[in-house]
Amino acid sequence: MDTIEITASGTKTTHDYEDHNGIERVALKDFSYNEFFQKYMRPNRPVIITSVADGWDCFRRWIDRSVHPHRLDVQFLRGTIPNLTVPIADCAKQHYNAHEKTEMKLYDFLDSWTDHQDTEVRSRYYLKDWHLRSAIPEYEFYKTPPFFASDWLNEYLLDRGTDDYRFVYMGPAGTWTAFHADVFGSFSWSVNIFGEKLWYLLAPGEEVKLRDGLKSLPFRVTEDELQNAGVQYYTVKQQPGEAIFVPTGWYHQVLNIEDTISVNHNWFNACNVTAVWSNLRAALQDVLREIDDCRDMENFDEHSQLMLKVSFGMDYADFVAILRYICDKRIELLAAGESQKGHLNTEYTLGRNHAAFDLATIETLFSAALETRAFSCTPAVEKSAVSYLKKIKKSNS
Ligand SMILES: O=C(O)CCC(=O)C(=O)O
Ligand SMILES: [Fe+2]
Repeated sequence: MDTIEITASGTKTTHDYEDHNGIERVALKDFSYNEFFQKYMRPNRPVIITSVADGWDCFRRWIDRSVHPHRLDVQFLRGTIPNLTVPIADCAKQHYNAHEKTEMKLYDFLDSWTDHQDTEVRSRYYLKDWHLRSAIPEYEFYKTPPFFASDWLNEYLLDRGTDDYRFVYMGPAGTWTAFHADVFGSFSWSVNIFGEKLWYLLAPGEEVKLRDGLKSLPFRVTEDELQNAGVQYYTVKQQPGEAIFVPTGWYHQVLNIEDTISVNHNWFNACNVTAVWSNLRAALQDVLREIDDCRDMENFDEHSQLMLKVSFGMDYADFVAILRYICDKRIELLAAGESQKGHLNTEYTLGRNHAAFDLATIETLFSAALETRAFSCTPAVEKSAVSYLKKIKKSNS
Protein backbone atom coordinates (compact mmCIF):
# COMPACT_ATOMS: atom_id res chain seq x y z
CA MET A 1 0.00 0.00 0.00
CA ASP A 2 2.27 2.78 -1.15
CA THR A 3 -0.39 5.13 -2.47
CA ILE A 4 -2.68 6.61 0.14
CA GLU A 5 -6.07 7.34 -1.34
CA ILE A 6 -9.68 7.87 -0.25
CA THR A 7 -13.01 7.34 -1.96
CA ALA A 8 -14.17 10.65 -3.37
CA SER A 9 -17.70 10.35 -1.99
CA GLY A 10 -17.01 9.48 1.61
CA THR A 11 -15.49 12.59 3.11
CA LYS A 12 -18.28 13.64 5.47
CA THR A 13 -17.62 14.27 9.15
CA THR A 14 -19.41 12.30 11.82
CA HIS A 15 -18.87 12.58 15.56
CA ASP A 16 -20.27 9.55 17.32
CA TYR A 17 -18.08 8.39 20.16
CA GLU A 18 -21.10 7.14 22.11
CA ASP A 19 -21.76 3.80 20.47
CA HIS A 20 -18.25 2.50 21.11
CA ASN A 21 -17.61 1.21 24.58
CA GLY A 22 -14.04 0.24 24.01
CA ILE A 23 -11.29 1.24 21.68
CA GLU A 24 -11.19 -1.13 18.76
CA ARG A 25 -8.15 -3.17 17.74
CA VAL A 26 -7.66 -3.81 14.05
CA ALA A 27 -5.00 -5.97 12.40
CA LEU A 28 -2.80 -4.20 9.87
CA LYS A 29 -3.48 -6.83 7.21
CA ASP A 30 -7.28 -6.33 7.47
CA PHE A 31 -7.16 -2.56 7.34
CA SER A 32 -7.04 -0.12 4.45
CA TYR A 33 -6.06 3.52 4.45
CA ASN A 34 -9.54 4.48 3.28
CA GLU A 35 -11.14 2.59 6.17
CA PHE A 36 -8.86 4.23 8.69
CA PHE A 37 -9.62 7.61 7.13
CA GLN A 38 -13.41 7.20 7.08
CA LYS A 39 -13.95 5.38 10.38
CA TYR A 40 -11.31 6.85 12.65
CA MET A 41 -9.27 9.79 11.43
CA ARG A 42 -12.08 11.86 9.91
CA PRO A 43 -14.51 11.29 12.84
CA ASN A 44 -11.63 11.84 15.32
CA ARG A 45 -11.90 8.45 17.03
CA PRO A 46 -9.03 6.43 18.50
CA VAL A 47 -8.06 2.98 17.23
CA ILE A 48 -5.30 0.46 17.83
CA ILE A 49 -3.63 -1.23 14.88
CA THR A 50 -1.75 -4.44 15.62
CA SER A 51 1.46 -5.90 14.10
CA VAL A 52 2.65 -2.71 12.46
CA ALA A 53 6.32 -2.98 13.44
CA ASP A 54 7.30 -6.51 12.37
CA GLY A 55 9.77 -5.43 9.70
CA TRP A 56 11.21 -2.44 11.55
CA ASP A 57 14.87 -2.54 12.45
CA CYS A 58 14.22 -1.11 15.92
CA PHE A 59 11.64 -3.82 16.57
CA ARG A 60 13.89 -6.64 15.38
CA ARG A 61 17.30 -5.49 16.56
CA TRP A 62 17.01 -3.20 19.59
CA ILE A 63 15.44 -5.93 21.70
CA ASP A 64 16.91 -9.30 22.50
CA ARG A 65 13.92 -11.60 22.12
CA SER A 66 15.96 -14.79 22.52
CA VAL A 67 15.81 -14.42 26.31
CA HIS A 68 12.85 -14.34 28.68
CA PRO A 69 11.87 -11.82 29.70
CA HIS A 70 12.96 -9.97 26.55
CA ARG A 71 15.49 -7.28 27.20
CA LEU A 72 17.03 -4.24 25.66
CA ASP A 73 20.05 -5.06 23.47
CA VAL A 74 22.29 -2.35 24.88
CA GLN A 75 25.30 -3.61 22.98
CA PHE A 76 23.50 -3.28 19.66
CA LEU A 77 22.25 0.20 20.54
CA ARG A 78 25.70 1.37 21.58
CA GLY A 79 27.15 0.01 18.36
CA THR A 80 24.50 1.68 16.20
CA ILE A 81 23.69 5.02 17.80
CA PRO A 82 26.41 7.49 18.82
CA ASN A 83 26.61 8.81 22.36
CA LEU A 84 24.30 11.75 21.68
CA THR A 85 23.01 14.21 24.22
CA VAL A 86 19.38 13.26 24.77
CA PRO A 87 16.36 15.00 26.34
CA ILE A 88 15.22 13.52 29.64
CA ALA A 89 12.07 14.05 31.68
CA ASP A 90 12.64 13.74 35.42
CA CYS A 91 9.53 11.90 36.59
CA ALA A 92 10.30 12.83 40.19
CA LYS A 93 9.89 16.55 39.50
CA GLN A 94 6.96 18.60 38.28
CA HIS A 95 7.42 21.75 36.20
CA TYR A 96 4.03 23.43 35.60
CA ASN A 97 1.94 20.71 33.96
CA ALA A 98 4.77 18.43 32.83
CA HIS A 99 7.86 16.78 34.25
CA GLU A 100 11.02 18.79 34.67
CA LYS A 101 13.33 18.48 31.67
CA THR A 102 17.02 17.80 31.74
CA GLU A 103 19.65 16.23 29.46
CA MET A 104 21.97 13.23 29.62
CA LYS A 105 24.39 11.38 27.44
CA LEU A 106 22.65 8.43 25.80
CA TYR A 107 25.06 5.82 27.13
CA ASP A 108 24.76 7.17 30.69
CA PHE A 109 21.00 6.92 30.34
CA LEU A 110 21.22 3.33 29.06
CA ASP A 111 23.56 2.42 31.93
CA SER A 112 21.26 3.93 34.53
CA TRP A 113 18.38 2.04 32.93
CA THR A 114 20.06 -1.36 32.90
CA ASP A 115 22.27 -1.16 36.01
CA HIS A 116 20.03 0.25 38.71
CA GLN A 117 18.27 -2.23 40.94
CA ASP A 118 16.58 0.44 43.03
CA THR A 119 13.16 0.88 41.36
CA GLU A 120 12.76 4.43 42.60
CA VAL A 121 15.94 5.53 40.86
CA ARG A 122 15.22 3.43 37.78
CA SER A 123 11.76 4.87 37.26
CA ARG A 124 12.90 8.45 37.48
CA TYR A 125 14.44 9.28 34.10
CA TYR A 126 12.38 9.09 30.94
CA LEU A 127 14.13 9.70 27.59
CA LYS A 128 11.37 11.39 25.60
CA ASP A 129 10.71 13.70 22.66
CA TRP A 130 14.00 12.51 21.19
CA HIS A 131 14.47 13.51 17.54
CA LEU A 132 16.50 10.40 16.79
CA ARG A 133 15.21 10.08 13.22
CA SER A 134 16.52 13.51 12.27
CA ALA A 135 19.69 13.10 14.40
CA ILE A 136 20.75 10.11 12.24
CA PRO A 137 18.67 10.40 9.05
CA GLU A 138 20.60 7.62 7.30
CA TYR A 139 19.31 5.07 9.81
CA GLU A 140 15.75 4.12 8.85
CA PHE A 141 14.88 2.21 11.96
CA TYR A 142 11.11 2.37 11.30
CA LYS A 143 8.69 3.16 8.52
CA THR A 144 5.67 5.38 9.14
CA PRO A 145 2.56 3.21 8.74
CA PRO A 146 0.54 4.32 5.68
CA PHE A 147 -2.43 5.35 7.86
CA PHE A 148 -0.41 8.22 9.30
CA ALA A 149 1.23 9.34 6.06
CA SER A 150 -1.01 12.31 5.28
CA ASP A 151 1.02 14.60 7.49
CA TRP A 152 1.17 18.26 6.49
CA LEU A 153 3.27 19.25 9.50
CA ASN A 154 6.23 16.95 8.88
CA GLU A 155 5.87 17.12 5.09
CA TYR A 156 6.46 20.87 5.35
CA LEU A 157 9.11 20.77 8.07
CA LEU A 158 11.16 18.00 6.46
CA ASP A 159 11.28 19.97 3.22
CA ARG A 160 12.61 22.98 5.08
CA GLY A 161 15.09 20.79 6.93
CA THR A 162 14.47 22.50 10.26
CA ASP A 163 12.46 20.96 13.06
CA ASP A 164 10.16 17.96 12.98
CA TYR A 165 7.64 16.16 15.17
CA ARG A 166 9.07 12.62 14.99
CA PHE A 167 10.18 11.16 18.29
CA VAL A 168 11.55 8.17 20.15
CA TYR A 169 10.62 7.46 23.78
CA MET A 170 12.57 5.12 26.09
CA GLY A 171 11.42 4.63 29.63
CA PRO A 172 12.05 2.15 32.41
CA ALA A 173 8.96 0.67 34.10
CA GLY A 174 7.24 3.31 36.23
CA THR A 175 8.13 6.33 34.06
CA TRP A 176 5.08 8.17 32.81
CA THR A 177 3.70 11.12 30.87
CA ALA A 178 1.46 13.61 32.66
CA PHE A 179 -2.18 14.30 31.73
CA HIS A 180 -2.24 16.40 28.54
CA ALA A 181 -3.64 16.93 25.06
CA ASP A 182 -1.11 17.11 22.24
CA VAL A 183 0.68 20.15 20.87
CA PHE A 184 -1.36 22.45 18.54
CA GLY A 185 -4.33 20.08 18.82
CA SER A 186 -2.44 17.67 16.58
CA PHE A 187 -3.04 13.96 16.18
CA SER A 188 -0.44 11.60 17.50
CA TRP A 189 0.44 8.04 16.71
CA SER A 190 2.63 5.92 18.91
CA VAL A 191 4.00 2.45 18.23
CA ASN A 192 5.36 0.30 21.02
CA ILE A 193 8.63 -1.40 20.15
CA PHE A 194 9.14 -2.95 23.54
CA GLY A 195 7.14 -3.31 26.74
CA GLU A 196 3.63 -2.38 27.71
CA LYS A 197 2.03 1.03 28.17
CA LEU A 198 -1.16 1.87 30.04
CA TRP A 199 -3.16 4.70 28.50
CA TYR A 200 -6.10 6.64 29.92
CA LEU A 201 -7.93 8.46 27.13
CA LEU A 202 -10.75 11.00 27.38
CA ALA A 203 -12.90 12.18 24.48
CA PRO A 204 -12.81 15.99 23.97
CA GLY A 205 -14.89 17.79 26.59
CA GLU A 206 -14.63 15.08 29.26
CA GLU A 207 -11.57 16.80 30.73
CA VAL A 208 -13.76 19.78 31.72
CA LYS A 209 -15.11 17.68 34.62
CA LEU A 210 -11.58 17.65 36.08
CA ARG A 211 -11.04 21.41 36.16
CA ASP A 212 -10.45 22.99 39.56
CA GLY A 213 -11.72 26.39 40.78
CA LEU A 214 -9.06 28.15 38.71
CA LYS A 215 -10.03 26.10 35.66
CA SER A 216 -6.69 24.24 35.76
CA LEU A 217 -6.43 20.61 34.76
CA PRO A 218 -4.69 18.04 36.94
CA PHE A 219 -1.08 17.05 36.43
CA ARG A 220 -1.87 13.43 37.25
CA VAL A 221 -5.12 11.50 37.38
CA THR A 222 -5.96 8.14 38.91
CA GLU A 223 -8.83 5.89 37.87
CA ASP A 224 -10.53 6.60 41.20
CA GLU A 225 -10.37 10.32 40.52
CA LEU A 226 -11.71 9.88 37.00
CA GLN A 227 -14.58 7.80 38.29
CA ASN A 228 -15.37 10.14 41.18
CA ALA A 229 -15.53 13.06 38.76
CA GLY A 230 -17.94 11.12 36.53
CA VAL A 231 -15.49 11.19 33.64
CA GLN A 232 -16.04 8.78 30.77
CA TYR A 233 -12.63 7.38 29.92
CA TYR A 234 -10.99 4.54 28.08
CA THR A 235 -8.04 2.46 29.20
CA VAL A 236 -5.72 0.77 26.75
CA LYS A 237 -2.92 -1.66 27.48
CA GLN A 238 -0.73 -1.20 24.47
CA GLN A 239 1.50 -4.13 23.53
CA PRO A 240 4.72 -4.29 21.49
CA GLY A 241 4.04 -3.92 17.77
CA GLU A 242 0.79 -2.03 18.33
CA ALA A 243 0.08 1.48 17.06
CA ILE A 244 -2.34 3.72 18.89
CA PHE A 245 -3.99 6.61 17.05
CA VAL A 246 -4.66 9.48 19.47
CA PRO A 247 -7.16 11.88 17.90
CA THR A 248 -7.19 15.66 18.24
CA GLY A 249 -8.13 17.08 21.62
CA TRP A 250 -8.30 13.70 23.39
CA TYR A 251 -6.61 14.16 26.77
CA HIS A 252 -4.42 11.28 27.84
CA GLN A 253 -2.00 10.08 30.50
CA VAL A 254 0.47 7.31 29.81
CA LEU A 255 2.31 4.95 32.16
CA ASN A 256 5.09 2.59 31.17
CA ILE A 257 4.01 -0.57 32.99
CA GLU A 258 7.18 -2.31 31.84
CA ASP A 259 10.47 -1.09 30.40
CA THR A 260 9.24 0.49 27.20
CA ILE A 261 10.40 1.93 23.89
CA SER A 262 8.10 3.67 21.46
CA VAL A 263 8.21 5.71 18.28
CA ASN A 264 5.71 8.51 17.80
CA HIS A 265 4.78 11.43 15.58
CA ASN A 266 2.54 14.45 16.00
CA TRP A 267 0.84 15.65 12.87
CA PHE A 268 -2.11 17.35 11.29
CA ASN A 269 -3.80 17.22 7.93
CA ALA A 270 -7.12 18.06 6.29
CA CYS A 271 -9.05 16.07 8.94
CA ASN A 272 -7.93 18.14 11.93
CA VAL A 273 -6.51 21.37 10.49
CA THR A 274 -9.69 23.22 11.46
CA ALA A 275 -9.18 22.16 15.08
CA VAL A 276 -5.57 23.35 14.94
CA TRP A 277 -6.73 26.68 13.51
CA SER A 278 -9.29 27.14 16.26
CA ASN A 279 -6.69 26.28 18.92
CA LEU A 280 -4.33 28.82 17.36
CA ARG A 281 -7.03 31.49 17.46
CA ALA A 282 -7.91 30.62 21.06
CA ALA A 283 -4.23 30.80 22.00
CA LEU A 284 -4.04 34.30 20.48
CA GLN A 285 -7.09 35.31 22.53
CA ASP A 286 -5.25 34.11 25.66
CA VAL A 287 -2.24 36.24 24.71
CA LEU A 288 -4.45 39.28 24.06
CA ARG A 289 -6.13 38.91 27.44
CA GLU A 290 -2.75 38.77 29.08
CA ILE A 291 -1.37 41.92 27.46
CA ASP A 292 -4.61 43.87 27.22
CA ASP A 293 -3.16 46.80 29.15
CA CYS A 294 -0.51 47.37 26.41
CA ARG A 295 -3.03 47.80 23.59
CA ASP A 296 -1.80 51.33 22.89
CA MET A 297 1.77 50.24 22.37
CA GLU A 298 3.32 50.49 18.95
CA ASN A 299 3.56 47.14 17.08
CA PHE A 300 1.00 45.60 19.39
CA ASP A 301 -0.08 43.04 16.79
CA GLU A 302 3.48 41.99 15.97
CA HIS A 303 4.19 41.67 19.65
CA SER A 304 1.14 39.50 20.26
CA GLN A 305 2.14 37.22 17.35
CA LEU A 306 5.59 36.87 18.90
CA MET A 307 4.07 35.88 22.22
CA LEU A 308 1.78 33.47 20.41
CA LYS A 309 4.79 31.82 18.81
CA VAL A 310 6.49 31.43 22.18
CA SER A 311 3.45 30.10 24.03
CA PHE A 312 1.81 28.00 21.30
CA GLY A 313 4.85 27.11 19.20
CA MET A 314 3.50 28.68 16.02
CA ASP A 315 2.09 32.05 14.93
CA TYR A 316 -0.36 32.98 12.16
CA ALA A 317 2.40 33.37 9.58
CA ASP A 318 3.79 29.88 10.36
CA PHE A 319 0.37 28.30 10.14
CA VAL A 320 -0.52 29.94 6.84
CA ALA A 321 2.93 29.12 5.43
CA ILE A 322 2.20 25.41 6.00
CA LEU A 323 -1.17 25.69 4.26
CA ARG A 324 0.35 27.58 1.33
CA TYR A 325 3.05 24.96 0.95
CA ILE A 326 0.50 22.13 0.95
CA CYS A 327 -1.68 24.10 -1.43
CA ASP A 328 1.11 24.55 -3.98
CA LYS A 329 2.04 20.89 -3.82
CA ARG A 330 -1.52 19.64 -4.20
CA ILE A 331 -2.21 22.01 -7.13
CA GLU A 332 0.98 20.73 -8.75
CA LEU A 333 -0.03 17.11 -8.19
CA LEU A 334 -3.49 17.60 -9.62
CA ALA A 335 -2.09 19.43 -12.64
CA ALA A 336 0.34 16.57 -13.34
CA GLY A 337 -1.03 13.64 -15.31
CA GLU A 338 -0.74 11.15 -12.49
CA SER A 339 0.18 11.01 -8.81
CA GLN A 340 3.87 11.59 -8.28
CA LYS A 341 6.07 9.39 -6.18
CA GLY A 342 7.96 11.18 -3.43
CA HIS A 343 5.33 13.88 -3.34
CA LEU A 344 4.89 13.60 0.44
CA ASN A 345 8.65 13.65 1.18
CA THR A 346 8.24 10.02 2.24
CA GLU A 347 7.94 6.70 0.42
CA TYR A 348 4.20 7.27 0.04
CA THR A 349 2.36 8.66 -2.95
CA LEU A 350 -0.81 10.70 -2.57
CA GLY A 351 -3.92 9.74 -4.54
CA ARG A 352 -5.76 12.35 -6.58
CA ASN A 353 -8.99 12.27 -4.53
CA HIS A 354 -6.90 12.84 -1.46
CA ALA A 355 -5.07 15.78 -3.03
CA ALA A 356 -8.41 17.30 -4.07
CA PHE A 357 -9.77 16.84 -0.56
CA ASP A 358 -6.70 18.53 0.94
CA LEU A 359 -7.09 21.46 -1.40
CA ALA A 360 -10.84 21.84 -0.81
CA THR A 361 -10.21 21.85 2.95
CA ILE A 362 -7.70 24.68 2.66
CA GLU A 363 -10.06 26.58 0.39
CA THR A 364 -12.86 26.32 2.98
CA LEU A 365 -10.56 27.35 5.81
CA PHE A 366 -9.18 30.39 3.97
CA SER A 367 -12.66 31.48 2.80
CA ALA A 368 -14.10 31.30 6.31
CA ALA A 369 -11.10 33.03 7.87
CA LEU A 370 -11.17 35.84 5.32
CA GLU A 371 -14.91 36.27 5.59
CA THR A 372 -14.66 36.75 9.35
CA ARG A 373 -11.50 38.90 9.01
CA ALA A 374 -9.69 36.46 11.27
CA PHE A 375 -6.33 37.36 9.69
CA SER A 376 -6.85 41.13 9.93
CA CYS A 377 -4.30 41.45 12.76
CA THR A 378 -1.61 40.18 10.38
CA PRO A 379 -2.10 42.08 7.08
CA ALA A 380 0.67 40.25 5.20
CA VAL A 381 -0.86 36.89 6.14
CA GLU A 382 -4.30 38.11 5.13
CA LYS A 383 -2.98 39.26 1.76
CA SER A 384 -1.32 35.92 1.10
CA ALA A 385 -4.51 34.04 2.03
CA VAL A 386 -6.43 36.18 -0.48
CA SER A 387 -3.97 35.36 -3.23
CA TYR A 388 -3.97 31.63 -2.41
CA LEU A 389 -7.72 31.52 -2.40
CA LYS A 390 -7.64 32.97 -5.94
CA LYS A 391 -4.99 30.43 -6.89
CA ILE A 392 -7.12 27.52 -5.65
CA LYS A 393 -10.21 28.78 -7.42
CA LYS A 394 -8.23 29.15 -10.64
CA SER A 395 -6.85 25.63 -10.33
CA ASN A 396 -10.40 24.30 -9.86
CA SER A 397 -11.66 25.91 -13.04
O1 LIG B 1 4.26 7.34 25.62
C1 LIG B 1 4.21 8.35 26.32
O2 LIG B 1 4.77 8.45 27.41
C2 LIG B 1 3.40 9.54 25.87
C3 LIG B 1 2.94 9.45 24.46
C4 LIG B 1 2.01 10.54 24.07
O3 LIG B 1 1.61 11.38 24.85
C5 LIG B 1 1.53 10.60 22.69
O4 LIG B 1 1.91 9.75 21.85
O5 LIG B 1 0.73 11.51 22.38
FE1 LIG C 1 0.44 12.92 23.88
